[in-house]
Amino acid sequence: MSLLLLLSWGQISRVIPSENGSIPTCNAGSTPVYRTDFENVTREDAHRLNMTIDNSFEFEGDGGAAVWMEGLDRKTPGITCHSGGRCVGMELTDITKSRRNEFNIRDLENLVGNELFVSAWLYLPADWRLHIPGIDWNWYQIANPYFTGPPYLPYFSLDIVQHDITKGVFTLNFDSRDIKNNLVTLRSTPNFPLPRGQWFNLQYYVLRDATNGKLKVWINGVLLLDASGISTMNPSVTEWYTTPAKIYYEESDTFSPYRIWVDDLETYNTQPVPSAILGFTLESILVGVIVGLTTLAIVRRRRKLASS
Ligand SMILES: [Ca+2]
Repeated sequence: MSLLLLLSWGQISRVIPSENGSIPTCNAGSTPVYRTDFENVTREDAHRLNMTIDNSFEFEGDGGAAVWMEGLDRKTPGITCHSGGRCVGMELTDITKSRRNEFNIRDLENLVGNELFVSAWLYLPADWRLHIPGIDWNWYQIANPYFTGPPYLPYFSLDIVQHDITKGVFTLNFDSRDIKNNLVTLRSTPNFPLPRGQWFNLQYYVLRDATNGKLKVWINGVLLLDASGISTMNPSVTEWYTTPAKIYYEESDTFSPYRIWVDDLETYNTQPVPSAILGFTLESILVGVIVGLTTLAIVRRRRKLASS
């Protein structure tokens, strides 16, 4: 009986654990609006996938960038998709023609409304780096959690800087552009060990609002940004998009190849609720133990009184 009470109390008093905790996917009670492991996805044309929702790959010039279905169009040596046999490959082939290759999920106003949570698995090659000989820094946009239709403001970019090619650490800049194109770096995280040569999980949550928007960003389940009261919406533009994977380099960097792979994409219209098991906190377990022991003592006392 006490064990039953303990367990039921644990369920009742369940609270959402720290967001620095486990990766909040695969949760009971949270259903993605859209999910794909890309196993049945094909290329519709050079700029789109046949993935049942509106998407596009934007380049600055054809012949400078490409997208393919890994495992179907190509089999890149050393690349194993995160799930199954297929994932999305993106690359720049000629930086003089395009320094940009971005994977956009479009039509979010109809897909999720004004709240968006995205989980995607990304892979950067083990020798991936940013340094340009002759200057001491370079920058790269790896994702844009939100941006709007024309005039493309406001938007947010997850920017990466590598100050020293000999060190495997990067500075993550969480850069916001408001409706007037003012740049605000919401947070700068130095010495970040950006995973290379292995799959990593990028997640973000966006609440779309002209003045009271929210944005959270996680990498491998670690909450790196938790911003609120920011402008994430242009009130005069209905369309909004998200870019879960992007290649966007300083054009004088001629290091090749610039590639990124994407797998297991999920979109939700709210932040997923952590699972019941992960939802047990030390506090709720402690309260459950106290309630259980108290109940046991009362039962024993009653039995003792009844038998006396
Ligand atoms: Ca897959």
